[in-house]
Amino acid sequence: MNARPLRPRTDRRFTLLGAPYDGAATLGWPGSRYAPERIRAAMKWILQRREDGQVYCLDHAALHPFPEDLLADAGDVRTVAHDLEATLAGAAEGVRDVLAAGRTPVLLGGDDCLLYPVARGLAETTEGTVAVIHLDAHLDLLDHSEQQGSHSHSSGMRRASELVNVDVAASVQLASRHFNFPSSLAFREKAGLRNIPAAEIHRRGSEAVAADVLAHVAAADAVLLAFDIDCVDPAHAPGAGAHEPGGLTSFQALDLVQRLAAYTDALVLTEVNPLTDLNDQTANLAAYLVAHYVVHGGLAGPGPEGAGARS
Ligand SMILES: [Mn+2]
Repeated sequence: MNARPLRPRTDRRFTLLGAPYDGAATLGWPGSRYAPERIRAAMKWILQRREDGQVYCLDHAALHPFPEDLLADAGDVRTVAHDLEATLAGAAEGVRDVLAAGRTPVLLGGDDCLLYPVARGLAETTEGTVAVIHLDAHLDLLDHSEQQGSHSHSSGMRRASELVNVDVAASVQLASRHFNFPSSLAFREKAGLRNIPAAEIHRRGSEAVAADVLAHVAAADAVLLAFDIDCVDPAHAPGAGAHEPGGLTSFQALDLVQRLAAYTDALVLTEVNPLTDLNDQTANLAAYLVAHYVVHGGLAGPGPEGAGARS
């Protein structure tokens, strides 16, 4: 049965890392290297609303704790523009350092090749197994191709699934849609990797899906929340590396993050692309996703029923 009880983490602190690297965007639009800078700028709008270590959360009509050190910014990890392997190593090292300091990493990509080093950093510091909750329009299960190699924005989940203590059968992919490689279906079926497509989230609603996801990942000892911004519909998040209609609304994405945050041990947020964005609309959404992740994943408790909620 479950290796750990499904209990929210309610007393912890987060460290923000940037990874301004889009050298593995291959078939998508490049530009996510500029995302950490734009998301940090958008964060300032949110952070200036703190008073006396609290923020007024209008969604829940509650005051939530947001002390100064809830989210520290450790700057950017070591990225090397011409060297993918060195960049992956630098990102994994950054994640390990944050975890070793007893804090929870929030890494801002960069393209989605960065899912892998964050999974690796978490897996290498976890005694036991790691599950991945992967929100993405795509499956990112490509093994290898001539154009994309083995470590592109299309292979992060495949590479993560090869890590020795990543529990693929306890992992789940959310918000996928349209068409993908038949070989990716074959991999999913063989590995037992669950998939909840965007259409199912639209039908069932984010609350029911979040409860389902939490029950599924409870078999693992630690959980990575991997969020490719293209899980959100391009109407709500135009600043992405690819546009796939039929995606989540910004509300659904925020609601899922609020409900999942307290049960996860790291966040990687990728593919925000300031070069295709409109007036920082997507960077702003990303900043709110991070803010809700740290507020509901840290001290306030998860979702509308958060332990720290007070009217
Ligand atoms: Mn994607």
